[in-house]
Amino acid sequence: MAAGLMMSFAAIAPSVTAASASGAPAVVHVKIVNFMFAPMTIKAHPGELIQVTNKDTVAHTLTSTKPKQFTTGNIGHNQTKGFRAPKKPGTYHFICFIHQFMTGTLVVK
Ligand SMILES: [Cu+2]
Repeated sequence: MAAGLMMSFAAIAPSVTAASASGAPAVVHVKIVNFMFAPMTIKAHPGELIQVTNKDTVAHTLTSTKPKQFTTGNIGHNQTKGFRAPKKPGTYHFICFIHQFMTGTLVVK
C-alpha cells in the first residue's frame, strides 16, 4: 500500500513545478492602470512567467532599466504580454520605455 502511494506520487511529480510545490503561483500577474504598475514591486521565482495586462488606452511596456534583461515590448489597450523573470536572483528595476516616469521593482528569489 505505502509502496503504491510512493510510486503514484513519483509518477505525477515531474509535472509539479518547484513554484507550485511551494504554494506560490506559477504565473505572476501584473496590471498597468493609470500609468502605474500594480503591484509596483513584483516578486517572482527565477525563470517564472510574468504576465502583464495593460488596462490603459495608451500603449505601455514593462522594460528593465538595464539593457537586455527583460521587456514585454509594447502592450496595447487590454492586451496581455508575458516575459520570464531572470534566472539570477536579485533586485531588478524596470520602467515603461514609453513613459519613463513609470517605475517598478522586480525581486527574483
Ligand atoms: Cu507607458
